[in-house]
Amino acid sequence: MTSNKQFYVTTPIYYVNDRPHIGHVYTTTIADVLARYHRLLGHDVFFLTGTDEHATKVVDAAAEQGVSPQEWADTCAGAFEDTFSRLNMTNDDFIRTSQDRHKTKTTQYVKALLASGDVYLGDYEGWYDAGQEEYITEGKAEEYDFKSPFNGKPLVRKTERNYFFKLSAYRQQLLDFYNQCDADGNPFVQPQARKKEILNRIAEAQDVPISRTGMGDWGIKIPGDDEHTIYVWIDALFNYLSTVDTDDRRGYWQSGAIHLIAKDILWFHAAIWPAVLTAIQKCEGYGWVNLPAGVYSHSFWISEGRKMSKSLGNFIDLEKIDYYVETFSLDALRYFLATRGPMGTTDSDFAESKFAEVYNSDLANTFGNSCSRVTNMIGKYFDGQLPASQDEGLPVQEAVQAALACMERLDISGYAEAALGLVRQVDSYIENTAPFRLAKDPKKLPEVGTILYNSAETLRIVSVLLWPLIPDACEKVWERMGLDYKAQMDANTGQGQLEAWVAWGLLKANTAIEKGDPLFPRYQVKK
Ligand code: ME8
Repeated sequence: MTSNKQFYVTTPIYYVNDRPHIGHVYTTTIADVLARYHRLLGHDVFFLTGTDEHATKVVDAAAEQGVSPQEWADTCAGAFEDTFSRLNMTNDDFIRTSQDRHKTKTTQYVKALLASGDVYLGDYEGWYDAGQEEYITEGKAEEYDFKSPFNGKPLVRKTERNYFFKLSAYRQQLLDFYNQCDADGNPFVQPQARKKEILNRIAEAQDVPISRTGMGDWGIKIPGDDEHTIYVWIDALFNYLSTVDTDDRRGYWQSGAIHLIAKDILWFHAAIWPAVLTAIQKCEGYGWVNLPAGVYSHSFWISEGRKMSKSLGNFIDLEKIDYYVETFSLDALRYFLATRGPMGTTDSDFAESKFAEVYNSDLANTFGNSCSRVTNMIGKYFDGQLPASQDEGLPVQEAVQAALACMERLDISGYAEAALGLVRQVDSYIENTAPFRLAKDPKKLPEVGTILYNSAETLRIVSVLLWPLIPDACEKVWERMGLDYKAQMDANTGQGQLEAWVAWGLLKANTAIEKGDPLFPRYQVKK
């Protein structure tokens, strides 16, 4: 056990009815950036992703393939695990809802809720969106003209004998909870623009069905009733708790989970989940269960200007993802996703021309170029030995603090922009002081040394800041500057010392600085 601050970040668990695509890779990349950032800060991080396997669409997909749901789930979950590992995601675990560890815990949670009366047996009739596996309120159904807002298919009128969760009993507690989070300055849902809709819906929330029949052996049974299976959404939400509900992991839960999701599944995370947790908390043995620290619901990637769809042929699937990694590098993909992604309330367009432009402007022409320029001059004028600085250095701390403040509010683009601002500061410092001109006069070499030391030192600080986004390139910079940050992190369960490492003056004069190949070779846009 460590006494360091704990940090728990999750992605949605993905349905195994399909292969991973850019949307799944996006949310997992954002989570990875956050996880790496917090480890760099020295926090004890738990980063969770996984797969959601008990949906009826998984049963259907399996039937289509002529295999059992478990076989189908194994294949697809394998594809997700494999993809995330190839993309160097640093998740600490990968939960599959068909695993016994999840099923056992989830059964216990539902049992506790049955005992407390928060889950009860009743009848339900309503409009059902089969694609989303979700009931829609009368008002919403009317608003959507009785068609699914997601796939346009007609909503189905359905009556079911079901187990219900007493959501209506938690309206006031949820609203109070939202107010308390706001008062504490930690809004529960981000971006805030989505909050109002959720609050309106909470104010009218009815009890929700949490079971279904006809799933056969696939899924988790309602304890004591073999006919009913726990509804896939309740089953899925519990993954966040079940995975860390062990003696050595409960601290992560208690540190306040950060759930990263997209806007399509906000209701479940922003209302049902905290209500279920509030109910669980009162049950015997679950007094330790607190509510998550926050839910961040981003928007969608569209592709080449249109909604991604297989029929339009603009789907960013695994083959396309591999193409970007091979053509531009994994760092480039991470950087583009993390800085140009739909973190706010508008969708982002994944277009190759934009990708190439961002790659060239931010990575090749800014960070990469500045590193080459400075190390080249150190090679040329100082034989690759880092000169000493004769002054106090550059004022970088303001930008560093601005970057850190951005990341605290999950503004990853702002964070990257603050770091790149430092690179631009180095570029204009070099333009203004013109060391390449001064170097012609041997008497001015100490001055040139000062400029190059200050520039290299700033780039070192930038490489620490950018590591969560572009780890491969930053680790190369560290190697070339003789820095053992990676080794220090590896030796210390992944934890770094961000705040110490961004202090000015850590590079030692006379260190050998290796030039190396360009970090990000410029990309020639094809005509
Ligand atoms: O909803 N742009 O799983 P899912 C950005 N199993 N992100 C996207 C995206 C896009 N175009 N498409 C998908 C489920 N995503 C449930 C979740 S959680 C307890 C259960 C990402 O496979 C985004 O994170 O449909 C979205 O929330 C998630 O994939 C949905 O994945």
